[in-house]
Amino acid sequence: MGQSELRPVTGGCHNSMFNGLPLTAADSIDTLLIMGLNDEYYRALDHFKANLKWDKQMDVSVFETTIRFVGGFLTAYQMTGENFFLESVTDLVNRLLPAFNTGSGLPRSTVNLVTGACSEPAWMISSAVLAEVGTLQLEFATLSHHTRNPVYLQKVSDIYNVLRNHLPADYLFPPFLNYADGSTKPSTITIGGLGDSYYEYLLKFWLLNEKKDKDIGDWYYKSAQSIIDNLALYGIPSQPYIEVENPDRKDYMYFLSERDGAGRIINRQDHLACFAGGMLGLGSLYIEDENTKQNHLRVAEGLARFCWEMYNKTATGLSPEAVPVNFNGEEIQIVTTNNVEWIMRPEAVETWFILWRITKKQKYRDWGWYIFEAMNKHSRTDLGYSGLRNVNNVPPEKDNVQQSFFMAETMKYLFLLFTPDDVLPLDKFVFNTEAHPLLKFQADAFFEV
Ligand code: DMJ
Repeated sequence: MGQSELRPVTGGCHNSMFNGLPLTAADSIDTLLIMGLNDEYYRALDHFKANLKWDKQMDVSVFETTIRFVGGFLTAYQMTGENFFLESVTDLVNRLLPAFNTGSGLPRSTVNLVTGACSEPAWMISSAVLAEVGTLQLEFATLSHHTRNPVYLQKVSDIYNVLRNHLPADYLFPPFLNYADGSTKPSTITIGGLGDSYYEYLLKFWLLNEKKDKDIGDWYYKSAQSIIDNLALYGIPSQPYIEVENPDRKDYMYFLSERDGAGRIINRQDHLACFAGGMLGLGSLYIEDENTKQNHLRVAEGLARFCWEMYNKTATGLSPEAVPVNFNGEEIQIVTTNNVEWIMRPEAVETWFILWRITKKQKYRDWGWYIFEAMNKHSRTDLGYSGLRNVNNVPPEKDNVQQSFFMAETMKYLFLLFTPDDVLPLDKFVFNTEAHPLLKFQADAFFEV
């Protein structure tokens, strides 16, 4: 319970990121509540109360700590009213605050929970990463809301102020930013890893505060339109998907290409970018102009279709991390893959869940069920579920790690795909990027345990 992640094949613990902190228990705490697993919830709560202390000599990622621990505890607090969660998470976030002392206000990547000393991994080349600094806003704003302490909200609003000063003309940020002033260097523009949840949080931050901050809403819609105009590529699947209810429906899809530093198109897509179907679908609900609304929803559905293809095309029925795409301007074909591991990611099923809620098209449930069965067949062990080293091998070799986001996100979104719409209704909650639902500020908590 007090360890980071499960080793589902051999037993024991995988402690790569948060050595000695109960990552999986914290990240799945609201999944337990949503699924009605109240005994397990109380076991986790008792464990936290007896053992969880944040004064550990440990360097932690500000981003990962926020989306997983802070997000999980804030949701648990909203669902149960249990004061422990709010007190604990306030202590934790206070320990992250030294990371923001950079002059510009863009936080450093890593902070020591006791000393406040900051650093970043070598691969970040002493820069801030767009998705890291742009994915703290929901959690920090919610903490300010509950503690009535504006300091957390101020920190993340300052980040938006820095980014706003450097907004590219096409609203598509390169992923690396200078800590000192937020200026950018030309590099690959992607909606996958390093970029992804920055775009997601523009929309959700606006929604969290009941659409009161018009600037942020405009910022999101201009960014989303630019993604559609500049990165989304439209084509016909090499093999059509026949819907049972609508066998004549014309099948199409979109994928999100990348742009290198010289502006050249790269025809590939990360699984991480599959979240964008849900984002565009959710965003489409609030667009007044009917043509624009339909356009955003159409791209969202095309992306969902592409992500289904990423699963459908492999021997195990589970998606690789990223796919190169053969695209002749008409037909989109996923041929072979380089990044063949499956690490239990949630983004495709997240998109199918949101689009199911919006469109009620049965195919989204069918796709979710298909991958649930594939997981049970190829990834399940006596102890849990495991990532796979190569999705094209049957039987696949297991990597012996159960990622904490598997319980926090993948299983939660699969579950919600099959619940009635009034379980976590989309008009009352926004999901943080780790699938922890946060109440919009005007909404009322309603869970009981
Ligand atoms: C999760 O931690 C979050 O969804 C994050 O936004 C991206 N990476 C993983 C899941 O793939």
